[in-house]
Amino acid sequence: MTIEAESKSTETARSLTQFNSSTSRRQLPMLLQARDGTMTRELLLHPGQHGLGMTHESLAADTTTTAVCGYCSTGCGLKLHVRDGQAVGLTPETDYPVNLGMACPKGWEALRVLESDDRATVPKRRSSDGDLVELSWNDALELFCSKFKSIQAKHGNDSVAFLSTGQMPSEEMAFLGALTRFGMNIRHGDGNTRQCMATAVTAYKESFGFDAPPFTYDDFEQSDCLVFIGANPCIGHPILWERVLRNKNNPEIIVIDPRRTETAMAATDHVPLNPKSDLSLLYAITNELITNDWLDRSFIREHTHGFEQLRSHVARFDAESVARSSGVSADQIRRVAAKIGSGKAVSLWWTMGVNQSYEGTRTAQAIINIALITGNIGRPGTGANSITGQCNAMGSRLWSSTTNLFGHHRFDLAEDRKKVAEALHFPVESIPSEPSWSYDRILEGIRNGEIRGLWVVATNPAHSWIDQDDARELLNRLDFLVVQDMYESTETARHADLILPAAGWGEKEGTFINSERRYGMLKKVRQSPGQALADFQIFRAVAHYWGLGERFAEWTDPESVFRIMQRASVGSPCDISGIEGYEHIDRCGGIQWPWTAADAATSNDNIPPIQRRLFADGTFCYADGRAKLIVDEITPLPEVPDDTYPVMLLTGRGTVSQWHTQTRTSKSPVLRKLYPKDPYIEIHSSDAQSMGVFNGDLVRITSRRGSIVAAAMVTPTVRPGQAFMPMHYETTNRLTLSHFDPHSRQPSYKNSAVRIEKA
Ligand SMILES: Nc1nc2c(c(=O)[nH]1)N[C@H]1C(S)=C(S)[C@@H](COP(=O)(O)OP(=O)(O)OC[C@H]3O[C@@H](n4cnc5c(=O)[nH]c(N)nc54)[C@H](O)[C@@H]3O)O[C@H]1N2
Ligand SMILES: Nc1nc2c(c(=O)[nH]1)N[C@H]1C(S)=C(S)[C@@H](COP(=O)(O)OP(=O)(O)OC[C@H]3O[C@@H](n4cnc5c(=O)[nH]c(N)nc54)[C@H](O)[C@@H]3O)O[C@H]1N2
Ligand code: SF4
Ligand SMILES: [Mo]
Repeated sequence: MTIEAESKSTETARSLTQFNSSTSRRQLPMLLQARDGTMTRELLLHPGQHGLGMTHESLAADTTTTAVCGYCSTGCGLKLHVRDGQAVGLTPETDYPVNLGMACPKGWEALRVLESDDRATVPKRRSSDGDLVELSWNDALELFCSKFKSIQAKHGNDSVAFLSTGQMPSEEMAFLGALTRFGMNIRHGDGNTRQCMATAVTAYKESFGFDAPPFTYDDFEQSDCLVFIGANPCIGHPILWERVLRNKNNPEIIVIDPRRTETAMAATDHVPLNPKSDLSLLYAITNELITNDWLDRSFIREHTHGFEQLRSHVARFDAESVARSSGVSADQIRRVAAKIGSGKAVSLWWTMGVNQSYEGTRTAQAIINIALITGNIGRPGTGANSITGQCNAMGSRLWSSTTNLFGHHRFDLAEDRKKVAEALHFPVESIPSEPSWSYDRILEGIRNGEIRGLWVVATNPAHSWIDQDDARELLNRLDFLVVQDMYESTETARHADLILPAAGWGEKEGTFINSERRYGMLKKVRQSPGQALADFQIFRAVAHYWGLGERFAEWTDPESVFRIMQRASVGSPCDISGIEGYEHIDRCGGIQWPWTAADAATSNDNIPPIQRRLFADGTFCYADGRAKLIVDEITPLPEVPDDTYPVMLLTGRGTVSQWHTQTRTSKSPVLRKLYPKDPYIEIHSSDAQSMGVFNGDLVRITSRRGSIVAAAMVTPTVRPGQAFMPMHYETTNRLTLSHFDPHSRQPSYKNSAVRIEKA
C-alpha cells in the first residue's frame, strides 16, 4: 500500500481510536519516524496525512467519540457518531460538564457545513488576468516562500505580517506564532481576538497582573445576583444562558444594555443606558456602594491597592448627574447598587458591549473594581467575568505569541525570553524582545507601505474589520496576500493572490480552551476534502520549505506541541504541567488551567475537580499578591449623532444560527431557515414613522464612511434615535467608524453615527 492510499484509509480511524486505546497511542512516535526517519516533502504534503499513525485494524466500524464544538467559546461537548471512519451524525454529550446534554443549532449542524461546493480543496494562485488557477502544494509552498522572502529581502523583515484567529486549536496558534516570529523573522502578526478580547486581556492584566478570567460555569448557577453588561448570552452564548436558567436561587438578573435584547427581556432589571455611558454609570454604582458601605473592607485592605483613589474618583459620580448623562434614572442606579450591595454571591459578566467600546478597558476595570471592593471574587457564584467569543480565543490569548510571548510571558523580560527559548529548545536570540504591532497598526503599515505581504489564517477581515471600504482598499494595495481558509469564496479570498485550502473543525485535532479556562479536545472525525490540509500540517510544511525543518523537528503532531506548551507553562498562572496528555483531557471532561505537576501529585488519580475558580485565597498575580483598583477620566465619544447623521448605530450578533461572516453557517439549509437572508436594520417605530417607513421597507443607511441598503425591522427593542444591525451581513462594516480603545487597540464597533432614509 502506498503512503497515500494507506493514510487516506486510516487517518480518521487513528485520531478516533487514539483516545480510546493507550497501547495504540504508544505506537505514534514509532510510526512517525518509521517511514525513513526524516520528513520527506511527500510525507509533509500528502493530502490528509496529518502526521499521526495508527493501524487500520484499530478502526471500529461504528463508534462514538466526544469533541468540543468549533464555534463559540462555551465549548460544548458534542458526541460524534462515526461509521467507517467518517462522522455520520452528532448529539450533544450528556456527560460533558459544560453543556450537560445541550447544544445550540450551530452545534447540531456542525458537520453539515463541512460539505459545500465552495470548500477550498486545492491550492490556487491568482493569474495575471485575475483568474484563480490551481497549483500543486509543492508549487504553492515554493511560491509562498519565495514571494515572502523576496519582499523581506527588498523591504526588510518587517514588511510581511500575518493575521490569525481565535478559531484554531492552541497547538496551531502556538505553531504559527513560533514559526513566524521565532523562525521566519516576521515581526508583526495579530489575531481577530483584537476585534474581540483585547480589552478584557488588557483589563485583567492591569488589574490582576495576569490575563486570568477567574470563573467557572458553575458560577452561573451559584449566584444570587447576576449582572450582564453589554452581553446578550441568549443569542451569543445560549448554552451558558441555559446554565443561568438552572440557577435555583431565584437570582436577580440585571442586564445593562441600550437595547431590550432577548436577555434583557428575561432579566429582573433591564438598565437601558445610553450607548457608551457605561463607565460613568459603573462609577455611579461604585459611589453608591461606597457611600452606603456595602463593601468588604477586610478584602479591600488585605488584597487590593488603590481604594482611596477609587473612592475620591467616583465621589464625583453622583446618581443624579449620571442619570442625566446615561439616561438611567437615579432611582434605578441606586436600586442596582443596592442589589449588588446586598447580594451574597454576585457575579458580573461582560462581553462585546464593553470590550468593543472606545473606553472599554477602563469600563472592564470598573466592573472588576466592583467585584473586588464587594469581595465578590474567588467564591462560588461570584467574579468579574469576561465571557470569551470564539472557541479558542483563550488559546490565542495564551499561545499565539503576538501581544504576549508564548504562554503569556513577556517579550520585554530577558528571563521570560530565556525560559521560553529553553522550553522550545530554540536559541534565545530567536525570540524577539517586543510584542507585535496591533491589527490596526498592521493595516496602517499597509497604508504607508511598511507592510507589503500578508498571510491571513482563519479570519475574514474583508468583512469583519471596521470601516470596510478602507480595509478592502488596503488589502488591494498588498504585493502578496495569502489566504488560508476552509472556503475559497470568502470576502477576503476574493482579494487573495494565493489560497491555501485548510481542513476545518472535525477534520483535525488539537485543544480548544473555553471561557472558563477549560482545555477540551478537537478531534478528527472525517476526511478533509480534496487536498485540504490541517493548518498544523500547512505550518509544518511552510517550516520545511522555508528551511526551518530542523528547528521545528519536534513539532511533528499536535500532541508533541502540547508537550512543548506544557514545558513553557511551568511556574506561570496558566501552568498545565500536570496534564498527562490528550487522553487525560478527554477522560476528565476537559481540564481547566492551571493544573500543575504539584496538583497532579497531590490529587486522587490525577483527576481535577470538575469546577475550579481562581483567586479563592485572595492572592492575585502581582508579586505582592494584590489586585489593582484602576480608574480614569471619562473621555468624549469620538462620533456623536448630529443633524446630518442623527442615529446611533449599534452592531452585534443577530441570531443564534448565524456565525460571524457566515462562511460556515450559511452552508446549512437548517440554519439558513432560521434567520433573515438579507441585511436588516432594527429601528424604533417613532423613527420609522417620521421617515414614512413600514416594517420590511428598504431603507438607505448612510454614515461618513459609506452608504448601504437594508430592510427596516421596526421594533420596540431599540430606542428612538438608535438602530441595530447584525454584523453577519457583508455591508454592515461599510458604515462603522474606525476608532479604538487606546489601551487595548480594540475596535469600537458599537457606535457610529448614521442617517436612515426610505430607499
Ligand atoms: N450566534 C452567535 N453566537 C456567537 C457569535 C456569533 O457570531 N453568532 N460570536 C461569538 C463571539 S466571537 C463573540 S465575541 C460573542 C459576542 O457576544 P455578545 O457580546 O453577547 O454579542 P454582541 O451582540 O456583539 O454584543 C452584546 C450587546 O452589547 C450591546 N451594546 C452595544 N453598545 C453597548 C454599550 O455601549 N453599552 C452596553 N452595556 N451594551 C452595549 C448590544 O446591544 C448587544 O446586545 O458571541 C459569540 N457567540
Ligand atoms: N460591526 C461589527 N463587526 C464585528 C463585530 C461586531 O460585533 N460588530 N464583532 C467582531 C468580533 S467579536 C469578531 S470575533 C470578529 C470575527 O471576524 P472573523 O474572524 O473575520 O469572522 P469568521 O466568519 O469567524 O471568520 C473565520 C474564517 O476562518 C475560516 N475558518 C474556520 N475554521 C477554520 C480553520 O480551522 N482553519 C482555517 N484556515 N480557516 C478556518 C472561516 O471559513 C472564516 O472565513 O468580527 C468582528 N467584527
Ligand atoms: S453554544 Fe457554542 S459551543 Fe455550544 S453548541 Fe452552540 S456554538 Fe457550539
Ligand atoms: Mo468575538
